[in-house]
Amino acid sequence: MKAVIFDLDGVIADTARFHFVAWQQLATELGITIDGQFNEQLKGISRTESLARILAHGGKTGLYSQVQLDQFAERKNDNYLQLISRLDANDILPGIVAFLDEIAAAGLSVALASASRNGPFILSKLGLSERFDTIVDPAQLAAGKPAPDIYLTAAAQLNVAPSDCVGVEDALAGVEAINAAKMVSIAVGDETELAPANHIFASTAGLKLATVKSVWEAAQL
Ligand code: G16
Ligand code: MG
Repeated sequence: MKAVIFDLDGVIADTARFHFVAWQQLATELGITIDGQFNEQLKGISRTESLARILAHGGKTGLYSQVQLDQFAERKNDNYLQLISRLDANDILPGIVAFLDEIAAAGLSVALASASRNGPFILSKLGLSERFDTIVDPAQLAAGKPAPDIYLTAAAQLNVAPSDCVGVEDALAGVEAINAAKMVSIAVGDETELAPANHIFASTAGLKLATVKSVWEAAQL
């Protein structure tokens, strides 16, 4: 095991709830209701694809021009940026700094594989930018999660073979992306929802490098 590749929203910081509120604000303007259960389908999914799913959910697919769709996506992002404007190191999820310390002490490489175009901005607000050797630009990818592209690109940017990487995710689409990249998948969250992962921690507070290493080793057999 040579590298750990992280998702951002819901793993490094609790920004998933801000994405949800920002989408809810836009959906309400469009006369669409979204609840927490529907929101699970948006985790790890790009801004454009999330908008398409919300419109489909509200029975409004095909009603708007591309210009309008772009405006909706921009409006959601404005809502989101407003919600995260006061983000700081206190918003780093429990256990993450300790886990990053263990990873650094073990000499492993670290990458960010977030679908968010706001990833670099958020890392800098959290004061974590220097902890990451590389960040994948999601705008350059042909396919978003659950496709493996973002994880494979992270491994390539680190110059590490995918089989020597583990990925850490909070969403099913992300776990599927890691598995499709033939990496070892570590999930944080609900056991039933994230069942395809190689290992599931109930929360980020439980993340331990020793456990992750033994999961990786077991997967080599
Ligand atoms: C995140 C969130 C998604 C969000 C996506 C794009 O992915 O989970 O809800 O739609 O990024 O974010 P943005 O609109 O900021 O570009 P991840 O992969 O970090 O969980
Ligand atoms: Mg996530």
